[in-house]
Amino acid sequence: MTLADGGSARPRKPLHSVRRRAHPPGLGRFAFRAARLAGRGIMRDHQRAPTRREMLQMMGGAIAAGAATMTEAKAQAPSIKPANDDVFIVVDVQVDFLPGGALAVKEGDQVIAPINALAKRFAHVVMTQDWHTPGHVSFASSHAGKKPFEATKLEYGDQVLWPDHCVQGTRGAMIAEELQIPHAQLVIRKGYNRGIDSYSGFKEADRKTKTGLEGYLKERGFKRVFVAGLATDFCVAWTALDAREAGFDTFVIEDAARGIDTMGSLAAAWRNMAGAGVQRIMSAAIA
Ligand code: VGL
Ligand code: ZN
Repeated sequence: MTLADGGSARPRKPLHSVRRRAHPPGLGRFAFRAARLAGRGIMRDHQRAPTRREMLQMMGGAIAAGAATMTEAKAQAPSIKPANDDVFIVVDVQVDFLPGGALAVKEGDQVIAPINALAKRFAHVVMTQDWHTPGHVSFASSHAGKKPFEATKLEYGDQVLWPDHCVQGTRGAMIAEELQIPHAQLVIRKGYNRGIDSYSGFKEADRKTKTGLEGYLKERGFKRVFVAGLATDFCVAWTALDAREAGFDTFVIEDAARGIDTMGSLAAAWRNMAGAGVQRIMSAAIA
């Protein structure tokens, strides 16, 4: 079991209700990340019992539909009508994050159908693309004695180390060809500085270096940002948090995203996003 799932007891509280943690929700993202990384044994998907969320997913559509009423995702009826000052950001739907990829996200392929459907509703879509150099600092293979999913300290702070993934120009870095968004207007690449990771589409992990996305979106006059893709607890969450910080009304579309969920990262990400005022919705909320 992970930090996040609380065991197999049936949920009595709302499924995604905020649970008491060692670190209060007001903690900054650096502190949260440090706390999350501090000295924890890292568990991989195959080493743990399913989370409550995964249990529900396994129980199938009917039960999952019932469970939807238990989540914090609010709108059940379509209530959001995308307008000209709304933009949909599709995060890192790339071959390496899909089943069979170098850093496969469980059920990662299941975001494709909802994202394709959502993209049709938005006049304006941008995508992000994880785009690392060979030998990138976020790769475990770049650190002697380190294994993927372990953490290390870098100049800019704590860094989870990953399998080599999304290397520039490789097939794994390609945006999934099943994604059908011909009208996407921009693909913003990130993580291309060898010594700095970037989960966020806006700001790199040193929290200083900018990608240019904020300037682009503001110059285009967008007011609301809708985020989906992979992975919920890393690039989706950080992109949404930075969108919020940049002053956009920000929504994450839960059923059009999937998480990696290492060391309780998925629950922590949702908690952090809620604390920052990021709104959590289901794609059914979008008309
Ligand atoms: C991501 C880990 C490393 C993501 C990218 O897209 O969420 N996660 N690089
Ligand atoms: Zn990456």
